Amino acid sequence: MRASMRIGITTLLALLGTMFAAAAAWATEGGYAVPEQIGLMPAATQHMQDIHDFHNLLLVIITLISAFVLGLLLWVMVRYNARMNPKPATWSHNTLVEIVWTVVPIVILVVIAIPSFRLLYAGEVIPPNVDMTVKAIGHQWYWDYEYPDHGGFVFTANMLSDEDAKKAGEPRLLGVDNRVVVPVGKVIRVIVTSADVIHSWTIPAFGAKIDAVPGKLNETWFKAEREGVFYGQCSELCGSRHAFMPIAVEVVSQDRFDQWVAEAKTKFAANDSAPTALASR
Ligand SMILES: [Cu+2]
Repeated sequence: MRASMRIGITTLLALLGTMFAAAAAWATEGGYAVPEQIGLMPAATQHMQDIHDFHNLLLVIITLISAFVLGLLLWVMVRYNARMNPKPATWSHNTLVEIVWTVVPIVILVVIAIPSFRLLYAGEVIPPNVDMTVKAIGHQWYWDYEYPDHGGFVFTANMLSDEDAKKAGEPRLLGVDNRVVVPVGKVIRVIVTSADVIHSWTIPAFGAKIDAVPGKLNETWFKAEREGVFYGQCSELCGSRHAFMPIAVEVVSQDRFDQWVAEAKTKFAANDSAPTALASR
């Protein structure tokens, strides 16, 4: 029993060590996955941090259960093998043990379920103090964005070609020509819909993901805690160029945001290609 416990604890420590090393390695990375990454992307919102914590809690629970089962297996193999027990016992059933192995998993599942539902609720329900709204409209195969609180200007975000991405120093298949720009520390509501088939708008570092369904308005929200550029990709199979309609959100200071809005109003003033632009005039 001692030996098996030691093995279990060693496994747990090794796993925790890997997790912390991994967290430290990507903590400074940008808002996209990097080669050889094994953990989640670093969180840029409290919501995503809560998802990280939940993920780590699950890892610990799963590791403890695995270590326990491994210990039991080793114990049974050593203590109750045929060589050690030439004459086997004949009893079967043990009511207490059977109740325990039913009740304990239920308790574990409840412990997992409570924070899980709390997280789902937090991601689903828009906080009452929304600072601004951005509308994202999925198309085959690009995104349109509308800023209804800032005059309703509309622009299209297309993926940069490999060549342009390299020139701009943008990550391949993630960089876009026009980023969504939002102020830091503000509650942003994202209204999401589609003009053709189902797409999905997501930014992993924000813990935000919501389907873009034609004829339906879905909404999600995020509150970015730090400045930077955060990337996501359409997450609903939507056709041949599904992999080539990335999402890039740039989080900036309020001053920089106001400046950008002023520029964007002029820059995108002539953009009336999207049907939603007509509605907002
Ligand atoms: Cu799509």
